[in-house]
Amino acid sequence: MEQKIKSIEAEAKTFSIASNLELENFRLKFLSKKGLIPALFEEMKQVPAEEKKKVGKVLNELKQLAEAKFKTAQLELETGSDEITEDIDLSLPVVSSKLGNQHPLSLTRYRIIEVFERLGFNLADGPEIEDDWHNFTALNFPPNHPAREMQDTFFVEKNPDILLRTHTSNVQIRLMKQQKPPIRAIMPGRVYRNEAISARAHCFFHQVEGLYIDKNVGFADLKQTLYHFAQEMYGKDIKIRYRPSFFPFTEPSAEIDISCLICKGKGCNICKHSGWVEIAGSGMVHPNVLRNCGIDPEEYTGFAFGMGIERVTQLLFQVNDLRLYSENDIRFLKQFKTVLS
Ligand code: 2NL
Repeated sequence: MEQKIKSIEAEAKTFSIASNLELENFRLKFLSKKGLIPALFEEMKQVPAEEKKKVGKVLNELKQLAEAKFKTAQLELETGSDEITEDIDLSLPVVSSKLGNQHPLSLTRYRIIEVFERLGFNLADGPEIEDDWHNFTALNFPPNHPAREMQDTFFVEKNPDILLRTHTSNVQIRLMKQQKPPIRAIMPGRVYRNEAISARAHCFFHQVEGLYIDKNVGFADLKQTLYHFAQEMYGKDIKIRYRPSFFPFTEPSAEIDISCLICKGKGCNICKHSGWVEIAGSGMVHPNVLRNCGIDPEEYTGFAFGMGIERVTQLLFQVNDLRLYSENDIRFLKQFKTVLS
């Protein structure tokens, strides 16, 4: 019996109590009703009378030791001793929860908007489902222009008058009809073209168009505005050139190239070894367009431009397949740093 008490005492002494769970385990094992110590008191009944005093003393000592150890540990855990008793390290940084990414096209759109807002341009938007007049006729497209045909435009429910807008110019038309000059606004938005999907073409993409109408607005204003934009977007060293072009809604018209960012003008695959890449179309608003919107072209002039957000993004981040923008592959999307705007 005495031997047994000694061995349980040794066990109680080495039992480590570092948490509330271990404290409870200690209580259950040694002190609770079904624990080892009450069991020993039960066994005392069988101890011969002449040994009872001696054994009882050793057993009482064990009980006191176990109770004292329990109380001390309990107090330490409650008040928090200077030792770290739990397995939780409170100094570790919090594991941050995963937030979504901003889409690269959104990042570029915000950047474009910021540049033009600083120049005093307002933001405007309008419907993606449009009628023929706002999308084509008002913009000086002749009645049988190829852009109106089935292969280029999505018509809604086979109605030749209702279509998905092919550019954001419809917003400019609405703005000019609504508001007297001066007008200075940009229109970002989604546009649709009936094209086979490939690395270079998609059936929808995103545009930012801009419009500035006032007295005495000239081609020099257009040139300097877009030069400033290119510098803000791609850095002060960027070079820009204007190539004569044609659009039904502008006269004269110019396509805008910037020096290739990849090879710095030396020639590479992106710029097809020319050193230049196309970034936007532009021109002086055609007098017919102004007249169609109730603005007198003898009194007011203006310039307009349009650029593809996908194109601007491609040149910022070297994305070479248009399909990546709409596939929502997380491996693609998470490469773009989120800036809250
Ligand atoms: C391109 C070319 C352009 C415009 C868009 C415009 C709008 C009105 C009147 C005149 Cl209401 N012009 N917009 C002008 C020139 C070019 O876009 O290649 N875009 C991706």
